[in-house]
Amino acid sequence: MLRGPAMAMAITFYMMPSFIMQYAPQGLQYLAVLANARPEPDFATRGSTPTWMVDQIMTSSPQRPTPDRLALTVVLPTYNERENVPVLIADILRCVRSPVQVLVVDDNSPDGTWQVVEQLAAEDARVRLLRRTNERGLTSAIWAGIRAADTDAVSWMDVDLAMPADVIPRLLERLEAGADIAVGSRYVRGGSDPGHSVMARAFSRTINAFAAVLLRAGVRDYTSGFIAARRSVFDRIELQGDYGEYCIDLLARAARAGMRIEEVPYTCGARFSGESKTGASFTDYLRRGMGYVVTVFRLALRRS
Ligand SMILES: Nc1nc2c(ncn2[C@@H]2O[C@H](COP(=O)(O)OP(=O)(O)OP(=O)(O)O)[C@@H](O)[C@H]2O)c(=O)[nH]1
Ligand SMILES: [Mg+2]
Repeated sequence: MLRGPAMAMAITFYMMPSFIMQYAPQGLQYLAVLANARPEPDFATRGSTPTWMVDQIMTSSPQRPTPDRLALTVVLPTYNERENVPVLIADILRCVRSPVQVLVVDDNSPDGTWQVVEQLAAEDARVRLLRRTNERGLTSAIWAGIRAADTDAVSWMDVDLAMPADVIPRLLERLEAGADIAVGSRYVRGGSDPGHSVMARAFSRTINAFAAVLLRAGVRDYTSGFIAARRSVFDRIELQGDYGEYCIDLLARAARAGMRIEEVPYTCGARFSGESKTGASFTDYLRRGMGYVVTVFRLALRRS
């Protein structure tokens, strides 16, 4: 039976290997810091740890290479979005930490959306307005915004507040990590679409299933409309189409051109204010849906 000091020595001896394993790396790191010690450390920091030591400890841990930060233009196509547009612009400017411009492309909305934006642009240099008085259409509005952008990345989204602005930084991250196009997606794991009616969701699901089978671009949400892309993508691909079918066309042709497309899940909410430009009735969806189906067929036939 061991007693007193002998017992303490035995315990210490037994514990030593695990103690060394646990603390040796930190101890070595600390010694490395001391070896590089500057004669007069700067103690003018909050708390008691000198800044030079904090820097050394932080930089001595393995660092992931920091990707280049891409400057971004968020193109916002608007037609009668007077109530929504100031809320979305504020959300974007709050959420996006990279250098950002917001470019609203308004087709002379009768509700005066452009006047609201004009006021915001006068107050904040990051906001710009492109008011079109002799042209109308979703695809041509986005395309006009892309052409007017002078940043290395562009993105666009609906201005109905169904697409949350805090997804934009995640889309941008995918571009910074090497993707050519990042898609806000309702149909990858983690995404959902509770903001639309059962009928709207059934139409969307059907068209996307159809596109998946015929186009095989490896995309789940071909009709997303919530996209970020490197601007260089548009040196090779021009948006074409009238309404949401431009998105199917863009993603299918980008995949065929060997571009890297990644999807980021998001939850699509309901329109906040104003009226849907797609409409809400069965015939509205059928009319829009036909354009999408024709696009899928055209792309499928052109490949073969
Ligand atoms: N500049 C411009 N913007 C448009 C035009 N048509 C629609 N938009 C905008 O395009 C975006 C999409 O329109 P929405 O009304 O959300 O329609 P949707 O997304 O197809 O349908 P929902 O599923 O109901 O949201 C919105 O920001 C509209 O203001 C147009 O002719 N010109
Ligand atoms: Mg919408």
